[in-house]
Amino acid sequence: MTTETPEIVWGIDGARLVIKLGDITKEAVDAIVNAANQTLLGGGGVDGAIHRAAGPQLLEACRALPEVRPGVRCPTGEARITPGFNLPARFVIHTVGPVYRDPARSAPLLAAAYRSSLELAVEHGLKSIAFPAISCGAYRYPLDQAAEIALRTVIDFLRERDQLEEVRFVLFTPATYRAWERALRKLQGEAGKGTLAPGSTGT
Ligand code: AR6
Repeated sequence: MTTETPEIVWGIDGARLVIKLGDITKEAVDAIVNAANQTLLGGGGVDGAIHRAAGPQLLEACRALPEVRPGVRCPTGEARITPGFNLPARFVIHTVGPVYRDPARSAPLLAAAYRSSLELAVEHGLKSIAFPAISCGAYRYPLDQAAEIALRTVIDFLRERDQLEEVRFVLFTPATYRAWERALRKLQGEAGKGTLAPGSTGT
């Protein structure tokens, strides 16, 4: 059934950017990203789904990560890595997006969550990574704004660094998928006019 989900693929400097509808716990990539909270001790939404699918060892691995201050293993905008245990993905990269407040305060933190996850993947020599729509559930980030930040951050990263082969957005709801599709069309339009990430292509 889920094999019929629509999929958008865009090539960026030799890497593939994929946008699809689906359940991220099913993705056989090097790493899936978890939209976690600062405790890294599990929660609802995609976090709960990832912990259920990975099995109880994931919680133990998270608990073993050091706290940076009481109750905080991963501050907002940062990322941490664990094995994937029973998941098809080899690793889980846990990041924490912002609870949405306003664009000025929230956008830099959301971009940082994507960017830290990408950097951690590269540090570990990973080639493929799948993201959910970080902050778009319990943390209430407006979908169109989140989509544009997510895509701009990933596209800029793929243009700057050439280690990653594939970045997937695995979106759980049709509304989220459509927001990512709209944002991609907008950014592709800008790229066509030569204004997307000016200078980063080296041309
Ligand atoms: N695969 C892909 N995406 C999913 C899945 C799945 N299996 N399940 C849900 N989503 P949320 P947040 C989507 O609330 O807003 C947790 O309790 C969902 O439709 O999971 O960053 C954490 O512990 C939405 O588009 O994360 C934190 O306390 C997106 O994942 C808090 O929620 C993110 O929704 C984090 O809130």
